[in-house]
Amino acid sequence: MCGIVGGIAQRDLREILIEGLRRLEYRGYDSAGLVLIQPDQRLQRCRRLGKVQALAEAVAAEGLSGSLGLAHTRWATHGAPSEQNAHPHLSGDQVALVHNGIIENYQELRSAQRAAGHSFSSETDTEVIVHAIADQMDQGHDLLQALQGTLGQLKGAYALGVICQAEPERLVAARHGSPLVIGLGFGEHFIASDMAALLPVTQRFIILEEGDIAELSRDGVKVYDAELRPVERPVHESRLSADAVERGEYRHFMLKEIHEQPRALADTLEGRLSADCLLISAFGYAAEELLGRVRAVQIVACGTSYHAGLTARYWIERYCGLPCSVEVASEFRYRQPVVLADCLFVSISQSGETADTLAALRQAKQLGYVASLAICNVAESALVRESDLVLLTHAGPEIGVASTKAFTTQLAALLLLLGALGRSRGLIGCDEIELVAQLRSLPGLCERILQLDEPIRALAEAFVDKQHALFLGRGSLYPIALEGSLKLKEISYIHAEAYPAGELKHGPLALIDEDMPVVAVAPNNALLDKLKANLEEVRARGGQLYVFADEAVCLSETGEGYTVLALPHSAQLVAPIAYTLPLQLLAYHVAVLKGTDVDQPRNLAKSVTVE
Ligand code: HGA
Repeated sequence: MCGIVGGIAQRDLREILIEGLRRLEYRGYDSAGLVLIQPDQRLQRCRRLGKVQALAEAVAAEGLSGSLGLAHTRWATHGAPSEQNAHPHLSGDQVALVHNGIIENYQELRSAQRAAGHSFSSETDTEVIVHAIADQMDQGHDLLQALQGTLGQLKGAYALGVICQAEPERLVAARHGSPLVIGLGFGEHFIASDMAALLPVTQRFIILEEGDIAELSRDGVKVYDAELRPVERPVHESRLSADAVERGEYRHFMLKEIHEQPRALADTLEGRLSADCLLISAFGYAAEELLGRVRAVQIVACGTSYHAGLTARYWIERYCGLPCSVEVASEFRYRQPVVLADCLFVSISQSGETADTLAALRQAKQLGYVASLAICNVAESALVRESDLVLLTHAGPEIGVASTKAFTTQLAALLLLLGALGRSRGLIGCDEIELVAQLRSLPGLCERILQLDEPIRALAEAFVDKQHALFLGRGSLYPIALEGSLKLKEISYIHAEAYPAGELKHGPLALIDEDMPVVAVAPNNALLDKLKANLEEVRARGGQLYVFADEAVCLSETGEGYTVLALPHSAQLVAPIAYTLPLQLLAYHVAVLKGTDVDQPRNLAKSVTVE
């Protein structure tokens, strides 16, 4: 999604803003732009369709410099990706603005502004904001008052940064529905939609809250509420270092993040397990009491996080005996769900800023759930701040758009939730000691699976010229098949579908031929024989099978049309996590062989902060 960086300093900001945009590239974007107030007080803007590198070259060639400025990466929602629609947007040569989010009433505002004599140079919803601010200034308001006066006219979601030629000592910003942080320096201050953008210049941040307006000068930062009353906001010290978001020796962030999973899982479990039990207070101080009351679970998430939720449903119903529903957030938020008594609302999101998931949480709070729990990778996110209970996945920054370590750490967190829910009523057919032992085995198990990188790369060659692929799994491995197919389609653009293997004969079997590779995940569990029978149905119709199977499983039928890759044995509960890794590697190697943009696949964005 879009990224914002801005700042006011004594030094030239050009390179700092460009570096900030580079650090936001992972979020996905189609164009980039920058505006600086030049030493002669003119606003000078430069925009480019495509990569930040193209913008960097253009601003260097045009010699832009200045110590007050704004920069933006745009992921189009209104108006095609183009230089004309890229931010910053200007009103005349007076006011410049960058915006993340969507203005829902922009058409109405646009008509009124057109009638009042404004001409529009873009098709975006954003441009109405900058003209509205300019109008307010024409009526005699200063920049801060003009911003506040304008916000009252807007419906929708925004994070905004604004500067104007008339006030070269001030940058103003506002947040409503889209994230925005302030980075605090010495004699210089910054704004950004994500802390990662500012890590080279500061580790100290103020996280703006809903409705906040901020005013930055070289001397300091003031934060106001929507009525421009001063408010106090705490300063957070980020634990992230600037190089936490660097690729190191790896060719892509995605590959780095796949290989970081043993560490990310160990970090996620650290402090949450004692020798033989879970530390439930890791969910929040009221967790033991609140989770003890839970009689049902509703999970809401999007994309990969939704697949984590689907896996957890198998666990929670099987081992806790609690009814568990899972739904994508964009559907949940517009339904009138029936809430079961003492139901826990669980939201899952890597960024904690996913617009649909956040809206679903806000809706859930009106509906009488016993408590809300966020499983999230970003401590400072809105989802975390607005939930009663929180379990952070300590995956570290995830830059590749296609989620990897965020997913497996979400699954580990959901296993911790399973144990916490089972504490008061007892787990069925498993005990906490066993769960803890399986969790502890995870980092080592994942290390061993990642050693299969080379055979998986070799296997990927069979997929490069294919148009379609099918993924199969059963039970708690079915959502892993879904996740594997999502990875493949996201980064290799091969059309991939996943089915519960038993569902094949009800339709998709018709698709099977030698051009349709079929990938299956086959741990050694109670459904293995059923799965094998389903795989035979594929082979009998000439399908090409690629099976990731437990080393102890004898898939004696190997041979023509049957490629088996043996995985080290994984215990029942953690098998969905273990079997995710080869599917991530498969998708990665297919994409590399196809030459796609692995870390920033076309049309996709990392943290989806618009609806
Ligand atoms: N609506 C604006 C900004 C889009 C955005 O925030 N994307 O993440 C536009 O289309 O330019």
